[in-house]
Amino acid sequence: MSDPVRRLPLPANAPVERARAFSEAIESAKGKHLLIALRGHPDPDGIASALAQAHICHRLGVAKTTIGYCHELSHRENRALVKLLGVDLKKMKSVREAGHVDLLGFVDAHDLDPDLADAEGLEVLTIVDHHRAPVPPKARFVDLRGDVGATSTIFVEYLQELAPLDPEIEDDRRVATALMHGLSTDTDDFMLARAGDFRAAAQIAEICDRDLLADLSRRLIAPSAMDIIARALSSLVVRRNFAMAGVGFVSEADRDTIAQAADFLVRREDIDTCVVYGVVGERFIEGSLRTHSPSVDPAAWLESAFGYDDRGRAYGGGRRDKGGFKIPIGFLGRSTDRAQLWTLVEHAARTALLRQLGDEASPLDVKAAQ
Ligand SMILES: [Mn+2]
Repeated sequence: MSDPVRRLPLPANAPVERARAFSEAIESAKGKHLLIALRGHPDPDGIASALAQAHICHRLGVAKTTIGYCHELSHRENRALVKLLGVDLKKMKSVREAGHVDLLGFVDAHDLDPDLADAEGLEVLTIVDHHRAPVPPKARFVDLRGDVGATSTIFVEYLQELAPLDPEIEDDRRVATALMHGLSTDTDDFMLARAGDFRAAAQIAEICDRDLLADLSRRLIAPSAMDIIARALSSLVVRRNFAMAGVGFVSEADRDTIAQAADFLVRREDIDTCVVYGVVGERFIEGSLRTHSPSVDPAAWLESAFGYDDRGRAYGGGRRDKGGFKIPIGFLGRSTDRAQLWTLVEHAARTALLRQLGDEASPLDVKAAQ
């Protein structure tokens, strides 16, 4: 393969050189058609990075840029981003649907989506990403950084060097707004942001459209999640600074709603830890723990509450402020009396949780909690 453009590793802390190498790669695609292929379900960081790359390509004379994706644009927030910013995103199963494509570019991922067909033989021009790659990816230009919270941060840096955004130009404001949104969602509203992310945010703060950003940042909750939250609230039991809620039967497609309900409940001001659980897909008792107590280690806490399976593996696990558990209900799942089954599950879960809290769970306690 010819290799006219510099490869990484580039000197660390050399934003100018990195941006220059990126622009050399882009300029080598002058007059060509570049497909920026997003991987998986597009998220704001990926969409914003693709938009920024397309913007740079346009400035540097690439004839045509298509932003493609092959998995559902899920979450209304992401659809709102695409709609409010007028991002031209093309859903495709095969590269051919974009017409004649000369080159590929990846953003916020370092490889091709395995479900995107007919990409064999196409050269990968650029890879810009912040995820770790087990094997160094191959492309004419690779910028893989582990020290930033979002790919958007890298693109803010390129733009700064190659095509500074102008607050007077509508299109530039659009790109800045998308990047700010990508930055904030990928860093959990800057809670996980690194120094580079804050610098990038500062650079585009005055360019992005604040009203639009406020619209985009409204965190939406799916109707199914809201139903589960309602169930969690109506079954909520609070003991000192601990809350627990059983939400009954949840379909497999809605399993994430249990975690969303826990995210919501832990915000209650008189508690610091909560557990929400339900029966998922008639097969497992699944639950989520959320805590901001310095003394609760989710993994250890859940291990001690729910114990181990017969191969010695803990039913629960977790990290700093969150954890989850999954316990098969086995043969009992065949019971056709769902009300009875739920009573049983709830009783067992509450007993385990109350015991873990040090509230010796007498049957009366558990009953009173019901
Ligand atoms: Mn990202």
